[in-house]
Amino acid sequence: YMDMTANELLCQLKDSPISMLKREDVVKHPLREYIPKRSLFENKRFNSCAIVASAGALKNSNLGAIIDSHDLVLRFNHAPVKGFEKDVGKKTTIRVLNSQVVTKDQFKFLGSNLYKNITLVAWDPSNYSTPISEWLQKPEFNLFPNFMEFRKRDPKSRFFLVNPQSIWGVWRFLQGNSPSRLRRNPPSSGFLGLGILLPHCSFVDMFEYVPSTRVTRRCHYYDPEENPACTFGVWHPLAAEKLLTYHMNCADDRSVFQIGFIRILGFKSLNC
Ligand code: NCC
Repeated sequence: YMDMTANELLCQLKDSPISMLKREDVVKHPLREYIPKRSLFENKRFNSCAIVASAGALKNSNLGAIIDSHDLVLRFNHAPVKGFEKDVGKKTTIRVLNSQVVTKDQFKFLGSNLYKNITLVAWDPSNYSTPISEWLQKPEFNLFPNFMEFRKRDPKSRFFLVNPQSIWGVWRFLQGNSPSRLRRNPPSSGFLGLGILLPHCSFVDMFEYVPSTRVTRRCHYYDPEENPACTFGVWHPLAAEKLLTYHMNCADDRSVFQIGFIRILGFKSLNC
């Protein structure tokens, strides 16, 4: 796979895009009428996009201003901004949430201001070849009640669900371009976030996804817990994701390892 250029890899990824669940994907389930009729970004195009990985290495990075200078900023799960602006910025356009964050009481999904007035995309792992109809009956964490409640309270909200089958399309892309065998666990929110943005941005800068020289045992910038598995992976194929995205990166080594971001060209900037 090392023979493939960044451009060839991205063109391949373009053919297995992350897609949002549509009404027509959902039959005989109350969820159906709560799915937004509009598409994720409609026809909006962004020039510069930033993805803020929640890594501990963002602490004391001073990257806030450069992150906020992007047209769109994507964050994950319950990663806070308040009190961390200097390092992670204060702008949030979109959050990618795993289904634990939507369902577990500790995250107060329906009450928290963290999830208001932005675009939300939630995903839940399905088994590899499970049809959507089965996943709807038996998601890993039952995110549907809170999804419907959120959309009911604010019918204008932009809250989307990832089509779980498209997650496995991206997994196959990862496996097809990795030298080792991956377990059949879905990619992390980080890699899904990249897949979600690439069709809409001229380029995507991912901050502290590929670890810089600030790399630390700390899991998150917002939490003192130490756990190197957060950066290199246990359940998610994180190391494979990061090696491959580094391979697709077009920023110079100083940007990647000193400043702390990789740059991936958006699909519309490619010649496929
Ligand atoms: O930790 P998490 O991930 O919320 O981080 C979001 C994304 O940032 C990148 N990251 C994070 C930490 C780190 N040291 N290096 C990184 O590169 C990863 O790309 C990651 O995807 C998830 O992917 O949704 C995940 O969510 C957490 C957890 O559920 C939520 O934070 C809510 O508490 C998972 N941890 C556990 O379930 C214990 C994590 O495995 C994946």
